Amino acid sequence: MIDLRSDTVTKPTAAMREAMAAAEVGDDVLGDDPTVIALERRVAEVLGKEAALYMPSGTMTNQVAIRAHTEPSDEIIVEADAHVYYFEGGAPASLSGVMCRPIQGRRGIFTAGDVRAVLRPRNVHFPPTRLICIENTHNRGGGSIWPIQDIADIAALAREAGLRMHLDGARLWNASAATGIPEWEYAAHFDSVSVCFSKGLGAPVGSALAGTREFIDRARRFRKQCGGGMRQAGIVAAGALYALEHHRRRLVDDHANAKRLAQGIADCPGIEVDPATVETNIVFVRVTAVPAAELSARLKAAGVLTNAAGDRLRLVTHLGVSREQIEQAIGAFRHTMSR
Ligand code: TLP
Repeated sequence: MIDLRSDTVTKPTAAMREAMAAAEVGDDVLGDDPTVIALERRVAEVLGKEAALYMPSGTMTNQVAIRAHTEPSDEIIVEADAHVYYFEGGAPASLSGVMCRPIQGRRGIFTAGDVRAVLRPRNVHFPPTRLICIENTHNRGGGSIWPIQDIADIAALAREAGLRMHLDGARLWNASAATGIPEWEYAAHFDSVSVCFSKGLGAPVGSALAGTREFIDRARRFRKQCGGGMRQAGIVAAGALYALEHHRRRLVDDHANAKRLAQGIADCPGIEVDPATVETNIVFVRVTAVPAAELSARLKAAGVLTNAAGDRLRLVTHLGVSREQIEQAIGAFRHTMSR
């Protein structure tokens, strides 16, 4: 099977498993796990932040960040298709008790002007707005990369309005690999940054939240509340550390594969895909001939796993898919659509 459902499906490589087997461990809730400590230090360094905190998932790092930045009944500004709002089970409401103010972006991207248009004066009638969340790259936007100038403009507006900034950087690695802009340069505009090791980087488990030492101390308490304090987590943290050091530069191969895939199927009848919009490792295909779920089922029968969402299929490239398999997937698409 050629698995294009997500970059979360990657399995640890032999070298990664070796690093995990050899990891020194301790009780991380007691602050004793040397591998977790090493990972957190390295993440903080790569993101140019004072401190970082390892957690089981990107959902937890995002939601702990929202909780640590806000108080119940505060308002947070999110993009309408953002993972924190669209895909995290309503957690901002249940875990933080905040109101979400969605802005409809263009491929997930909005501008300082869009933010300015929804800001209200401080007034007893309105929930206090506290936080702006940005997702880079943007998943439902098709792996789109935020122009750094838009981020800088929004950060300037946030400072002026007394708002905090959070980055869902689950795929920040992909943005940096594609643009050459280092992660710390994006991160500099944010009070907190969430990154994932279990997507394009290929580690089995985990994400990290980075920010000031004070913010991370506060986040540690909310991580514990969520049951996210892990004990000998060094075993999985070693996989993340390995991925961070060895799998960032290769992401450009996934991007080239995604582009090739989009180009290879662009002229198939019954689907619409614009290869020019493929910036990183995610390809969205609009299916016009049959329901998307039906095409997904037919592709599965032809050995290609995809993710159907509404009238679209999502195809994601990652280290478990070779160029040869991309050519095979193109063949499966062309064959299926010609029938
Ligand atoms: N995204 C998953 C699904 O949940 C949709 C995927 O297959 O792409 N931020 C972003 C931008 C994400 O895409 C994801 C996962 C997360 C956060 C959450 O990460 P996890 O799955 O570790 O909770």
